[in-house]
Amino acid sequence: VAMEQTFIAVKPDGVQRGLVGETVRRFEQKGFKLVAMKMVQASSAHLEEHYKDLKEKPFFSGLCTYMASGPVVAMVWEGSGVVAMGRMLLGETKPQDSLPGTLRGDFCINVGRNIVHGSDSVESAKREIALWFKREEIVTWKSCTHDWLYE
Ligand code: YYY
Ligand code: MG
Repeated sequence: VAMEQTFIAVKPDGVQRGLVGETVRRFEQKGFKLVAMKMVQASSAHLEEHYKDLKEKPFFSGLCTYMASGPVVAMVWEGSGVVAMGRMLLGETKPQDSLPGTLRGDFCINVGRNIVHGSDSVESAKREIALWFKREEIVTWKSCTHDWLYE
């Protein structure tokens, strides 16, 4: 099976609201493998780089201020199709468009406080993982569930 990795982060509101465990639980129970995780107080410069594709948007500066307003929990999850399925676990960008059963559908209301981040493509996942993690922070390991998740 072709494996992918995605960058997932619990945003400052998700951390403050006690949603780290819930986020981890949903990715774990789906069958994805956690290969890196750390708590980070990100700098504005780091967040501006993370969101650089959005720098012309009217919400860019507020987004970076919000993301720097407290620690985030940054993670790398691995699995077949994890980039697209990770986005499904998160829900839509706007919580009002997110179905119950998704993290954003279940736990938030406002687009500017949407609790979690997830890479939107394999390419952006590679860029974001390299931005947030050093190579040695990504752990290679075999999960005992692997052979029961994949044929
Ligand atoms: O990838 P995703 O987080 O779902 O949405 P993006 O379009 O990449 O925007 C990043 C981030 O910006 C979003 O999670 C909330 C915020 N944002 C906003 O505050 N207002 C918007 N109209 C759109 C996005
Ligand atoms: Mg995005």
